[in-house]
Amino acid sequence: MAGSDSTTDASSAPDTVKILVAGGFGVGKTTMVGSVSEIAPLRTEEPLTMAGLDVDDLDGIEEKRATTVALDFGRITISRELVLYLFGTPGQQRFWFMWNDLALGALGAVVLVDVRRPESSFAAIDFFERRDIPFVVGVNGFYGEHPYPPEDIRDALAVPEHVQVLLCDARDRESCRDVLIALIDQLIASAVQA
Ligand SMILES: Nc1nc2c(ncn2[C@@H]2O[C@H](COP(=O)(O)OP(=O)(O)O)[C@@H](O)[C@H]2O)c(=O)[nH]1
Ligand SMILES: [Mg+2]
Repeated sequence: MAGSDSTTDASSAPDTVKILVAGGFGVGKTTMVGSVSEIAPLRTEEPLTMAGLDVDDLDGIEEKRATTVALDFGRITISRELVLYLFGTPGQQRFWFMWNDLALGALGAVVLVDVRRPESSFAAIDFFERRDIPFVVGVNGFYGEHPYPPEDIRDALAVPEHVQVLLCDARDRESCRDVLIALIDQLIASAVQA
């Protein structure tokens, strides 16, 4: 077969799974992908601030100077059998046209929520629900604090019972890894049920 070679043992190659990290503007998506990724995360933030200065209209983007124009990309090895490729989605409304393409082939998603303004992630939750893409909700505490229990956030976001709501810290590798593992567990459980 073209492209194959004798040193590649297909049976030992890990499965690779595409996972999206979504949520509103500034909830911590880029931070999360950066925290867990084993490879230097590919980011598209600089082009907007540097080369894009002339062409990009920065009006309407409040406070944040750097923003994710297209996506964040990272990789995390969960086990010898499983490698996740993470795609952080752009949170701003004007980049939403990319979401359908980004979602192609994705097995699941993490919807990150900023605990101080959960409504900014409503649209992301709605997006995955409409398309039947399994997701978990990661509640980013921001100041390392979690003032509300997960059930309160579930109620506030009207997230159904079968979707896990997990408290996390986007800056912390272990914490983000736990959220991803919860998502994988949820995917496996629903695959077994089907
Ligand atoms: N204190 C704190 N800051 C955070 C946390 N997560 C993200 N940030 C900061 O909040 C800003 C927005 O985060 P970013 O990951 O770019 O959000 P994105 O728009 O969802 O990709 C950045 O300045 C981050 O450094 C967090 O958990 N705690
Ligand atoms: Mg970002």
